[in-house]
Amino acid sequence: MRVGEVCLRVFDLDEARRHYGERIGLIETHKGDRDKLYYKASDEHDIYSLVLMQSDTPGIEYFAFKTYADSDLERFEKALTEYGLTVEHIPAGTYPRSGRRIQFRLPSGHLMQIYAQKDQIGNGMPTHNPGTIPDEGYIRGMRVIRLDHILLGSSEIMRNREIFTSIFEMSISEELISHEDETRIAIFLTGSNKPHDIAFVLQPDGNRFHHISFLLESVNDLFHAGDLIGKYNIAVDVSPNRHGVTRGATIYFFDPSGNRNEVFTGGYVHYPDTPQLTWDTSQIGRATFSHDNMPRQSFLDVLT
Ligand code: M3P
Ligand code: FE
Repeated sequence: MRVGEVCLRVFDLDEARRHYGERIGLIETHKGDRDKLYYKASDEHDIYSLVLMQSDTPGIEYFAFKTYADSDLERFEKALTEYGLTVEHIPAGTYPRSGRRIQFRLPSGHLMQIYAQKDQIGNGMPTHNPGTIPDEGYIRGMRVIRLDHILLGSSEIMRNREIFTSIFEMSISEELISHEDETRIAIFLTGSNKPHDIAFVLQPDGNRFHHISFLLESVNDLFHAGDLIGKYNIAVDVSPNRHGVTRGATIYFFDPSGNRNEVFTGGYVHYPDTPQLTWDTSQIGRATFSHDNMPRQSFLDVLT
């Protein structure tokens, strides 16, 4: 259904709370673990979508896709096992207010989970005659609507491509290939009408984290996020620009532990019959940042 949960490692939980809670404005929805913070964005119903855990190394601990039905888990387990991956069972309740999960390590080195159930606490509005905006203060900071997508790095992205298309039945929306030998440099995958839910970028090492992206409503909100980033001296990677890939308007910045964050808005609707788009590296500036068509080495090299 979607990337429903991402767990990032951070050095310091108080700094992380200031960044993700106060500055970005995510809502802390579950308390109880001493070494973890749980957040959701304003228009998400599930109790949490971002988990931050205290650690000595930044990066991604695991990510989890939500699927429609509990019976999907058996189907995926069978297919993943046949593919050659080892699938573990995580009992219901291991993760707070969540149903059972399956967990496996992808060929890229990333730890992935799938679950079908997590408690819903709503988006601050009732489901009957909901109105259009929640109470004052519910939408704050950078005014994030939802967790949208993640981009992960690895030396092994082609077998992930095969698993996500053949087993999870997701579509490739776009690919960036080498103009010299057509090696896949980046692969964008969608299981919905978003331009991507997850993407993989070719990197020398496995199990790397490139960015987590939060959806905003408008370019006005993107500019407002940029104002907050400047006001609070948040480290910027790329200030407002537009991706060629996905056509989203974007700002990249870093959390206090060096994990890259993105706020973005716009992009196209991906229908099941939308043709796959291909970019090649002769246009890498335009593919990544289409306002100045300028390739940025830091964007390709800096991962946690
Ligand atoms: C995005 C996006 C690359 C492009 C990344 C694009 C790695 O992050 O949100 O569209 O070429
Ligand atoms: Fe992105």
